[in-house]
Amino acid sequence: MRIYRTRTGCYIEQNGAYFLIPDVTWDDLVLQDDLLGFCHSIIASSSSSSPPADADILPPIQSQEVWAAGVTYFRSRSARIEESKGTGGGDFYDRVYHAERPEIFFKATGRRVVGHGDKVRIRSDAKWSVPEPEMTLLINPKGTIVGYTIGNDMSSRDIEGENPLYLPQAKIYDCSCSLGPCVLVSSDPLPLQTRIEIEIVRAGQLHFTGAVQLAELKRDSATLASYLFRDNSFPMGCFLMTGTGVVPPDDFTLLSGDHIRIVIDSIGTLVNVVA
Ligand code: DO4
Ligand code: MG
Repeated sequence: MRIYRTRTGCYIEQNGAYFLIPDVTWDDLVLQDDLLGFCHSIIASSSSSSPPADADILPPIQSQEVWAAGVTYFRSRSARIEESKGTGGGDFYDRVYHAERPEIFFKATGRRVVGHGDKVRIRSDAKWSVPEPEMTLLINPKGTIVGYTIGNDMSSRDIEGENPLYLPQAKIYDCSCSLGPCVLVSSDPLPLQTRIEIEIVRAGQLHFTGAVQLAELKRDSATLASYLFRDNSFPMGCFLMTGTGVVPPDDFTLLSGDHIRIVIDSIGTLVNVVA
């Protein structure tokens, strides 16, 4: 079952039928003690409604913070080593890939997040920008993973490669994070065969395509979530992006007008255009 935040309210979708949840904000939903049970009780007690219009879909976030894990796939480790090789990046990325403690960084507040159909941005002072398609966890205030969405961790590789201390500037800026189109509510981890696929279309032509399976994610979601919650509280819940396993070739940079399409089958499709 999936939940949507829209201009006309919050909806549950199950097997193609949509149910409007009366008088509930997105924060109310995330704060439910038993989100899955709550959704089942709404479906049992209401009749279906017409689906929300695509144009009304909002990013599935209100007061939650967005955090992100990095270097969780071998492909990401290799890309970071490559982008920082001329600037003394050393073996930091290889070390964090193999270390017990993951790399976790702050990514966005709701204000910086865009949703399905919205524009993402590349930094005006960056020359090498990429999307990062990432399976993203919705975690409730108790630290329990209650759902899954699609995330795009927009990143400036030249800024990050120049010095690892520039990571927050490479990662956090207006419209640097896209989430959506919905949250798949589930108490079970996503199957390891789940594929994350990305397509970048430029001037109507397919320019880049890539895919990765969750089986290649080096750390499991529960471990990543438990590190995030160590000595850190999230009274409104939070999102945790789990890292990218797809990195376009080094001569690729995003351009204004590029269409970015990310698919995770059980969740849906997240489409954004570069402003
Ligand atoms: O260490 C830099 C960030 C890496 C990242 O965002 C990723 O692997 O997805
Ligand atoms: Mg990332």
